[in-house]
Amino acid sequence: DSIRQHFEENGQGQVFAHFDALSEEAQENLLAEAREIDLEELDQLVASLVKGEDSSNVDMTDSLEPAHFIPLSENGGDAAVWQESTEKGEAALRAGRVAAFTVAGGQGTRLGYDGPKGTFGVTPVLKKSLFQVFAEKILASSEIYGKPIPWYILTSVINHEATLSFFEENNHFGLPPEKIHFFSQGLMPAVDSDGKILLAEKGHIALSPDGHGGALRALVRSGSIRNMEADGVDIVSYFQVDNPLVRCIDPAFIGFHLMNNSELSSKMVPKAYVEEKVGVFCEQDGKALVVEYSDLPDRLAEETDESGTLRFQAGSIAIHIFDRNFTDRLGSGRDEASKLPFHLAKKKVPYVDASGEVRNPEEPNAYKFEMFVFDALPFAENPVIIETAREDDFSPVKNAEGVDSAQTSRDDQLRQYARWARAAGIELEVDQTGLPSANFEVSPLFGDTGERFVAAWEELSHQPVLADGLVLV
Ligand code: UD2
Repeated sequence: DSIRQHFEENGQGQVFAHFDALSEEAQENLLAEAREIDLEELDQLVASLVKGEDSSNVDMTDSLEPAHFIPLSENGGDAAVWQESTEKGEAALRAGRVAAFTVAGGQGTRLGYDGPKGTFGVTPVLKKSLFQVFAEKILASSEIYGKPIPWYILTSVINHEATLSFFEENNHFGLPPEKIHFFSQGLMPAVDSDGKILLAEKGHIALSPDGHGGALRALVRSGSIRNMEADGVDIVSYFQVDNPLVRCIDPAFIGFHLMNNSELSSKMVPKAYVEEKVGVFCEQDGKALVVEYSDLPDRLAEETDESGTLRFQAGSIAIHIFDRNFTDRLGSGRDEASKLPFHLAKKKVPYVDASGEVRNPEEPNAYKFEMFVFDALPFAENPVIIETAREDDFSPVKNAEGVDSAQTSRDDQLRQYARWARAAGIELEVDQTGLPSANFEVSPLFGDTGERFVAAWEELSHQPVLADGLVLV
C-alpha cells in the first residue's frame, strides 16, 4: 500500500491502474518492480532532460579542445616507453592484479539477433561466439602469465539467464567456472513526454537497462568490487561484447595505466571518416572527456588542421582500464560530486494504454534514460589515452549488414590472420585490402598476437597449407 501511495502522491498512480485486476503473484511482481524505482531521481531527470529536451551533458562551446594521447611508436611515440609499459603490464599480470570485464547487458536491437549478443557467431570458419573468442583470449593470457584472470560479465535481466546457460552448456570454454562472475545491471523505467512511467503489460513496468554506465554501480552492488579486492585485483580491463578483435588483456595498455598512476585509461584510434559512430576524446577546462558522436556539432567534427587531419580525430572505441578504487568511488555514489549523468534517448516502446490495450507505436513515443561509462572520465585522476592499431583492436559487430557488420568483422579477423601468417613467412594470396582468398581461422590459444603466432607456427612439426576451412588451434 505504501508503495502504491508513494507513486500516487508523485503523479505516477497510472502504474497501478490495472493492479486490482491482477493475480496476487502479478501484484507482487509489479510491486517489486516499482520498489526499485527512485521516483525522486526520475522526477529530476524528467524535469532536466525530458522537459528540457537536453540530450547532451557537455557544454559545446569553443572551449572544447582535442584530447592529448600517446601515439603508437610507429606514429612518433617513444619505443622505449612502449617497451617499458609492456614490461610493467606483464609484471602486473604475473602478480594476478588484472581482471577482464565485459559489458554485455545491451539489447543488441540493431543486429536483429534474438539472444544475448555474446552468443552470436563471428569467426570465419567455426563461427565461434563472441563470448568464446574472449574466453580463449583470456585463457591464453592466463596461461602466458601464469595466473588465472578473473572475468566479470555485465548482463541485464533480459539476457542474464540465457547468458549463464550458454556458458554452462559450453563448459565455460575451458575457463575455471569460479573465475567467471556474472551480474545484472540496473533498470530504468521508460516515460512518456509528460514524464509518466509506462507499463509494458498490465503487471509490468516498461523497464530497460540503465546503460553501460550502470556497470559501475552494478560492480559495487553485486559485491564484485569486494570480490576483486579479496582476489588482489586492482586493474579492470573493460571492453564491449561486440568487438571480436579486442585485445582483452593488453600488457602495454596496463603498463601505461600504471606508470601514469591513472584512475581511468582509454584507447583511441584516429577516426576512419567524419561520420564514424564513435565518441571523440576531448578536453574541457583541463578535464578529459568523451563527446558522443551524436552530440559533437558538425562544425567541430569536420574541422581539420593545416595537414588536413581531423582536429577532433581521437575516436573512442570503448576500451578502458578502470582502477578498482576509482570504480568503487563512482559506483557506490559515496561521492555526490562524481555521479554519472543520465542521457536521454527517444525510442519506440510498446505500452499499455488507459483502456488496458497494448499499443505498438509506429513512431518513437517514449524516453529512456541511460548512463555512459565514459562519463566517468572527467572524474578520474591522471587519465591516460593511448593510441592503438585499429586492425588489431577494433572491428565491432553492430549491424546485420553493411558497415560494422558480421561480414566486415569476419574480414578484419581474416586480415589479421593473414598479416600474422605473412610475418611468419607463409606465402598467402591476399587482395589489395589484405584480405586472404582462403577462409581459415586462428584460435587465440594458438596465437593471440603476431609474435606468438609466429613462434607457435615455427614450432609446428607439420605446417599445414592455409586453405579454406583450416583451423589452427
Ligand atoms: C558505443 C559508444 C561509441 C563507440 C562505440 C564503439 C556509447 C553511447 N557509444 O556505441 O562512442 O565507442 O561503442 O563500438 O556507448 N551495454 C550494456 N548495457 C546497456 C547498454 C549497453 O551492457 O544498458 C553494452 C552493450 O552490450 C555493448 C556496449 O555496451 O557491449 C555498447 O553499446 P551500444 O551498442 O549501445 O553502443 P554504440 O554502438 O552506440
